Amino acid sequence: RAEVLTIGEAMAAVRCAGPLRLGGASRISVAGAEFNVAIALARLGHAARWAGAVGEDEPGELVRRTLRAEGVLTDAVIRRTDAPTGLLLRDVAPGGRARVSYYRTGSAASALSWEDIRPAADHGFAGLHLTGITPALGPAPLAAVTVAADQARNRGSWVSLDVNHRSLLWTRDAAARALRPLLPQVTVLIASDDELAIVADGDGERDRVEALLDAGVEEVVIKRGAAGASYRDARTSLDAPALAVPVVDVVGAGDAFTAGYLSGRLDGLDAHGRLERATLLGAACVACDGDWEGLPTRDELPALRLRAGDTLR
Ligand code: KDG
Repeated sequence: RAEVLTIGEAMAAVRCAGPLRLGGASRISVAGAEFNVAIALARLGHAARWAGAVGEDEPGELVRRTLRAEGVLTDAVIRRTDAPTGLLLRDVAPGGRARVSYYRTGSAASALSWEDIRPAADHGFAGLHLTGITPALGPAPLAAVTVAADQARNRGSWVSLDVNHRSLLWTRDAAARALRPLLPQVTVLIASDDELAIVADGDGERDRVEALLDAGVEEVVIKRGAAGASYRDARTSLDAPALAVPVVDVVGAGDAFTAGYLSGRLDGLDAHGRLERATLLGAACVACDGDWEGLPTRDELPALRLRAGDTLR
């Protein structure tokens, strides 16, 4: 039985050192929000299962091998012969901005159905982690996560949802239409401050948090990047600063943050402790190149509390 089951798409990710059109050096790795969370949890010693579909191709093998190497449970990973593993290209646009291009239309994960997920769900789990990316992949993945969330709550498990809006995949309106109906099943809602308006109406943050709690959400966790993070529930309101680290690559930091929060929750930490672990993991991710490569093991957690610039000897 896993502590956490997560469902999503993992893609081969090619990271170019400069503008792709100039060619040159690149590095190949794996990306995917739920994949990142599964690895972050496994590194901290939690039993995490990732359910998803890849193609029977080399990128799919890279995804499966990486998950196995990181100790994530992979028995629910489906290999399809009729569709490829998705691909993500990340290069540097003029001005130094990171640019992402997706090649995931028609990918193996875009047809992920509840039938595909059911065996993973039947293994049992304490919590189900979802993001707003999987429902954006198509009608079948949207239905799959909806059924998975319903079943999880019926079986007494908690459900977390990280809004993770990807504007290349869908509009904020389309995301709102798909994600708001999930809220009654969501125990922990995680969003960056600008994503709150996708899932809740209201004049300001306070109203939106109220609306989420009214909809049945028990814990609202707000990511504010370098400005830290906040926690709200019916009784508690907490704010935490971010850890100051040299910024190398911010992609994946939100997933690391989410995994830190969920890990703290699994360990029975209070809201303060959960936010602290969340911001530690976010900082660890930001300080290294890659979505998940810089994430700590449990043994390495205390060292992360060192201030930026300190040397570990
Ligand atoms: O959160 C990091 C993700 O953006 C990245 O790993 C790829 O899942 C991904 C996506 O859909 O953008």
